[in-house]
Amino acid sequence: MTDELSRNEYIKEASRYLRGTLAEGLRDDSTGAIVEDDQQLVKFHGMYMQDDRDLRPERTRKKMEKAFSFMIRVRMPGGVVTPKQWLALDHVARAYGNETMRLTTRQTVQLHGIIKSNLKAMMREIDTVLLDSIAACGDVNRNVMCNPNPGESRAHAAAIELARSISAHLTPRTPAYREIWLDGEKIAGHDEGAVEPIYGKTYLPRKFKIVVAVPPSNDVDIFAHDLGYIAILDAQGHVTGWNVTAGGGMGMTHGEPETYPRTADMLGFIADADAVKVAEAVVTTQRDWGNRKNRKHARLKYTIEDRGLEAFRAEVERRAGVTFEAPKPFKFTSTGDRYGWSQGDDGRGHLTLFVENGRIHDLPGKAQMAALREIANVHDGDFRVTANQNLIIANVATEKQAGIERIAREAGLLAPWSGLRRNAMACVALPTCGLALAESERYLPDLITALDRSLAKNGLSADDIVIRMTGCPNGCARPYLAEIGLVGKGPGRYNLYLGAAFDGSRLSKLYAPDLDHDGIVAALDPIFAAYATRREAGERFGDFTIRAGFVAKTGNGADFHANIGQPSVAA
Ligand code: SRM
Ligand code: SF4
Repeated sequence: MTDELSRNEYIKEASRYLRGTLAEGLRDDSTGAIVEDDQQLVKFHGMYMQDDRDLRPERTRKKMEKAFSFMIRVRMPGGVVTPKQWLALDHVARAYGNETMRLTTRQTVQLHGIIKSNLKAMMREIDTVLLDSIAACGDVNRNVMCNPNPGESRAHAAAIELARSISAHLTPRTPAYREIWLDGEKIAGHDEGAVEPIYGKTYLPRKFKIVVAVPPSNDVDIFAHDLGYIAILDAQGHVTGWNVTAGGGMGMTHGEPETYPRTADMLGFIADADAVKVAEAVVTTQRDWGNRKNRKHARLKYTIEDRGLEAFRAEVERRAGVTFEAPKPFKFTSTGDRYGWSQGDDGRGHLTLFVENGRIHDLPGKAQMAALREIANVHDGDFRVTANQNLIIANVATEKQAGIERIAREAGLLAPWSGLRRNAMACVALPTCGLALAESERYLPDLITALDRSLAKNGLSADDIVIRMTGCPNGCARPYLAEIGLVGKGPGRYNLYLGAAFDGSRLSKLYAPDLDHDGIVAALDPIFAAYATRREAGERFGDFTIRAGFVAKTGNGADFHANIGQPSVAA
């Protein structure tokens, strides 16, 4: 490995707190692109420069510039927005974007297809409803997730409050965002140390992700994140404090076993009053200890592997002035969403809708953008994006429930019968993601239709089995925590992973590499048949694939690549 810092470190250092030449680049109308260094910096502002990969071959043939546009990811802690904010997002998606909204696996909304000349108008419009996109991407703390927990309003209130406090505390302070996008006042000659008291001028070595969960639901997949808070409740459902986890992450690279997904470790229990302090201490420890030379080894999961959990915990305790107590007991039961209506402690209703792979669009007979607009126009509660790319219409008064349900039903937004489809997620992949090796969002629905035939044959149609697909090994739909994980290898080809736990606590293992559509169906068909006949009472599919010897059990990441092709010890 080289001793040189990674290129991104120099870009950040020279950027004057994320300004770079973005303002000038926006004014350059000779191209739809921005220069390479600014493409890195613009991520910190919540945007990615992309091009439509479907159009690449034709445009290359015609010697045209690629079809450049931008994806904007909104920052919305806990996935919560008001109906007014929803309407603004819907409007900018139709006015400036590709007329779709994309709910993400981290409870945000992405808008794709915004051309450079429309960026500022779009950013101004979301600013008017008090939304922004700062730090939705980049080497900083990203959108803070929080269990949307429709059933337990009291615990949810504490969880969302923590998510918002951490988000506010760790949001970059640079004035660059307002200067560039909102024509804010240019602030020059500032005291450098005061601009970013937490991050400094080179920010973090890599992206950083925080999540808050309220058991028994692990719908936020807490073990996949750099830092996690698990609510510990008293008998009345009040939060007494938090078990803190650290060092989770999904990304890896095919053929590079030194990269791997990892489930987070337990640091211990802390009081509610210490939660934000601990977040800052974990972030600054990663800021100072994280690897700034090799971006493939820069996430907190590798810092903890390299330094050891005990040393890391001690450093966080020192910086925060807090001592972790032994973790309190808790139990997660699932990672999925609870579809349909649930009743809050306060008597208001919450309706969880099914949005296939998070994409909201108007299709013939399925006018989902229009339906959600209609709901937003009458709704006085809130909208909550779930970590499973779904949407909750939350806090609905009794008299409005039937009307809202009717609109959702007519737009095909109620949960389907298929247990597999109800528990499915796919990342965006083609045509917008520059890193995709294979289709994902556009292909998984058809694969599920094929797999549903096999499940029906075995009487398993209604069984909740978690399936997730990504177009490359970066893990954006957390495929290594799915009971069936499919990870793009090349066009039309996927690695098949099995054996993750239904509650999100255990990673999967590679079962078969490089399968095409027929290969995936053929590989899973006998496993479904075996599950139907040999499972024990209540046994989950992921657990069964280990007990029946299809795959060995994976521990905590470092052994993710071990024992591939070996039957489970337990078999
Ligand atoms: Fe992701 C990069 C989409 C959640 C791990 N992710 C990307 C980019 C921006 C591609 C790029 O860098 O050019 C994708 C944009 C696609 C597009 O056209 O929209 C992208 N990631 C997504 C989303 C939209 C997937 C989705 O279908 O919902 C999710 C947006 C989350 C959000 O709202 O903030 C998304 N990405 C995740 C998750 C899941 C999570 O955090 O719970 C992961 C795995 C967890 C983790 O971080 O370890 C994830 N994305 C990555 C990685 C690999 C990081 C690593 O440590 O190796 C990359 C590539 C990178 O960073 O180099 C990546
Ligand atoms: Fe793109 Fe890969 Fe993430 Fe899918 S997993 S959105 S293909 S980076």
